[in-house]
Amino acid sequence: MANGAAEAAPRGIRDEARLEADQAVMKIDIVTIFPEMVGAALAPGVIGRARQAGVLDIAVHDLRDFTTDRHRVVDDMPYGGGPGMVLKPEPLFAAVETIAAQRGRPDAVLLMSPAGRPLTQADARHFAQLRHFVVLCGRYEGIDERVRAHLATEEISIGDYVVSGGELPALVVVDAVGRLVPGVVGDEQSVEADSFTQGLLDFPHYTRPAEYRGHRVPEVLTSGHHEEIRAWRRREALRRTAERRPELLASAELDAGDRRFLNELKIGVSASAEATADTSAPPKKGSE
Ligand code: 4FV
Repeated sequence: MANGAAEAAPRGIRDEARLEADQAVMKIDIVTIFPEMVGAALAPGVIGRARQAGVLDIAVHDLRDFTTDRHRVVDDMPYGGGPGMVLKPEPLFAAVETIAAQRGRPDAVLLMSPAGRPLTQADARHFAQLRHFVVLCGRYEGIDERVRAHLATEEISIGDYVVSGGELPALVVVDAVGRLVPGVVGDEQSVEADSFTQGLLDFPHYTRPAEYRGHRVPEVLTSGHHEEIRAWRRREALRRTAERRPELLASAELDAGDRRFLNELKIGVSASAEATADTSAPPKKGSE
């Protein structure tokens, strides 16, 4: 609805229109004791541009703003003793409740922690469908368990290692999800072609020069034969996945040609990528 019309429309309709527009934009709220760190990382690149363009509405909140004491204390000693400090429940509950009151009730509250479910591309696609979610960033030894049990709706890990805070994990989630939101990445195709989108690792990428330090770009890629290029890329994605992450093949979308090629790999009759790169041996038809 064009602005002029919206402004002329009775107040109710205007609010409706604005609410609709608002709801179209994905809202993400990040709660952290280092808002400047998170803000800085969200400024450049596709996510930064999407925020400028109003395609993503990302708000960064300082957890200390939700404390009630003059020292803005967010952590305390662990019950039962032991090293380090634990983030208190009150500021985190207050933060999420304030966000819900000001920006609408979130569809999900993500707690970033090593004890969470490992983040996958499927998760990223799921979160990209949501209208609004909050991400809680831990620090110190961790967050009071009552936050996980009674405030968070998802506990997500970016990997089996420990980092010093939840900010980097939160940024990984926001980037992986944000780039899947329509209009964020200019060329949707590049998102479609992502690794893991079809459950496989990505195929090798090359750019100019065609020869570098004696290493030539695989001829098929400079052949102009788009079907042969597609087939070569499919084979290399299958080969890499079989070599590096064979467990992914079980959930990958494979067709009969893929399965035949994988069998060849298993029985070792298919030439390796390098071989096809340097020798002038013509690449095989399709993925066959
Ligand atoms: C982490 C991860 C992670 C644990 C203690 C922050 C740290 C500190 N979060 N995936 N791996 N968090 O290591 O999500 O508070």
